[in-house]
Amino acid sequence: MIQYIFCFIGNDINELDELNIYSYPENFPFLNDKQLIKNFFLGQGLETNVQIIKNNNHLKYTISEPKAQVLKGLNIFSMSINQKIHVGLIFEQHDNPFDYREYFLELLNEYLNSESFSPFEEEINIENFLITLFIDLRRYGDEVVEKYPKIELMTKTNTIKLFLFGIDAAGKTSLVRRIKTGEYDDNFFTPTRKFNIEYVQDDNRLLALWDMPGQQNFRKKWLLGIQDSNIITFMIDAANPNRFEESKQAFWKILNRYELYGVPLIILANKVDLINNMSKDAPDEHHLSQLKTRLFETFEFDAIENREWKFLFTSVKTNFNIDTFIRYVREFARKNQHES
Ligand SMILES: Nc1nc2c(ncn2[C@@H]2O[C@H](COP(=O)(O)OP(=O)(O)OP(=O)(O)O)[C@@H](O)[C@H]2O)c(=O)[nH]1
Ligand SMILES: [Mg+2]
Repeated sequence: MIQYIFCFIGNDINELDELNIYSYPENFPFLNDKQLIKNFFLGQGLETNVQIIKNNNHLKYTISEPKAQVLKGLNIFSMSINQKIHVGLIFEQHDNPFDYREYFLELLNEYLNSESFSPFEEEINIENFLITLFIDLRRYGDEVVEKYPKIELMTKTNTIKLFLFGIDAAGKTSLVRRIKTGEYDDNFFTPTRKFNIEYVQDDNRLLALWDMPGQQNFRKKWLLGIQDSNIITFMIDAANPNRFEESKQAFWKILNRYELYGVPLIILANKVDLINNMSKDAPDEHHLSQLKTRLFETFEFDAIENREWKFLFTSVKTNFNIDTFIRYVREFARKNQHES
């Protein structure tokens, strides 16, 4: 059941104070939570906008594909309008926002592109617009969504899907090769273009490693790969601070997606062999602990919510901590099997 509807006008997350915020009912509890709003905006922007009525070039409003995020326990479903305005719904936790996708798109398109007035010019119109949408969506929820009992598919397979992402050249494909074949090759450098899915039998379970392509142009594909993940692994090239900021952006765009709600996370800071001219097997502890602090601050890992997570330094090259990574994967896989 939908609980709130809100609208943000303005798009620059660096200027949150400039943002105009509306909601219905009006006591939307998180209106003043800057961190939440910041995270909301960090989660935007991966999809290209889709126009809903394709054969009409004169639409005033272009509406994006809706996006589902879970932030501070709020089940949020939102879409952007002309990339400047965000209209979002907040559902109860057990609701599946995608049940509302088509109807929400249809309603918005109808209100925005077939009415003669523009709701965003006057405050009173925005409020009316939100109330109307809210009432229609509630009715739809009562009459359509809640009416059909959901069928729970209880599949008892022992396949664990691990979604592995991170920007290019972090070492994702090298890690998958290391796990699958035990090998590492410095000269192996083939940027991944499609999903690279490798299966590894591990005791009584089959591990499906979904290795994503990390180059900028291919990052949109991540959204096609995240469904039904049991474990997420995010990999950073710890030896390349020039790309920490880019890597952080890529991380937060994905992490709070609805599809990944509650899914445990392992963060790997890879290539530690390149740090502090390590020729030894294990890196210098002091140096690593400084780097860890820096990574936590830069990536704002303390803001991670809704899941269990672990952080680990690795070197796929020297095999450093790869066994620990596998141990973490097994722990999470075991918990997952107990829960399902
Ligand atoms: N020194 C060092 N190099 C590594 C390590 N892991 C991977 N590399 C190298 O980094 C380069 C990129 O590795 P890939 O595994 O292809 O990186 P990727 O994350 O799969 O990249 P995309 O597929 O483009 O997303 C390769 O030349 C690897 O040999 C490591 O632990 N240490
Ligand atoms: Mg790769």
